[in-house]
Amino acid sequence: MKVYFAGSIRAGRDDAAIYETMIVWLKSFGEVLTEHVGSPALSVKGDDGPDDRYIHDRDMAWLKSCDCLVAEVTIPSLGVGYELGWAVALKKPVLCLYRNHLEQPLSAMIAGSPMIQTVAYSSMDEAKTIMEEFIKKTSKGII
Ligand code: 6IA
Repeated sequence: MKVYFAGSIRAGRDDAAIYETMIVWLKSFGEVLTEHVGSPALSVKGDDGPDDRYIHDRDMAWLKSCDCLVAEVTIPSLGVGYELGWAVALKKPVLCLYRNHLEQPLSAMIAGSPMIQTVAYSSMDEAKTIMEEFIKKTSKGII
């Protein structure tokens, strides 16, 4: 099971520790292709990293090869939105997890997509259960 995990990078790293915990959990069910998304060392600027074209092409290759995509979308990110659109077009099973913020509701293009399973969570234990069910259903071909 190859999982593509998506989370905000340039849109802000406030949830990096949450991504990291989710990635560690997902790794108990398979390979996470995008482990760096949870890295505390990855900053918004990352001036010393690879160039943008390289990042785009590498991530698109991973997206095409994955079995499913899990995204944490509480911090709205252009890059994550782009990945979600591609994942839907590529017919990948997609799970979006988010924490409810009344002042900033989730985009209707994500919440309203019939091809995206969107689930609110309020604790990491809850998020882990949701991810486990999604991965198990995906591996059985139910999603
Ligand atoms: O618009 P954002 O930067 O928030 O988009 C985040 C999403 O795009 C993540 O889910 C990643 O899969 C992908 N992405 C964006 N930037 C990078 C990246 N940058 N490395 C890998 N994936 C990325 C390296 C450091 C960078 C700050 C120069």
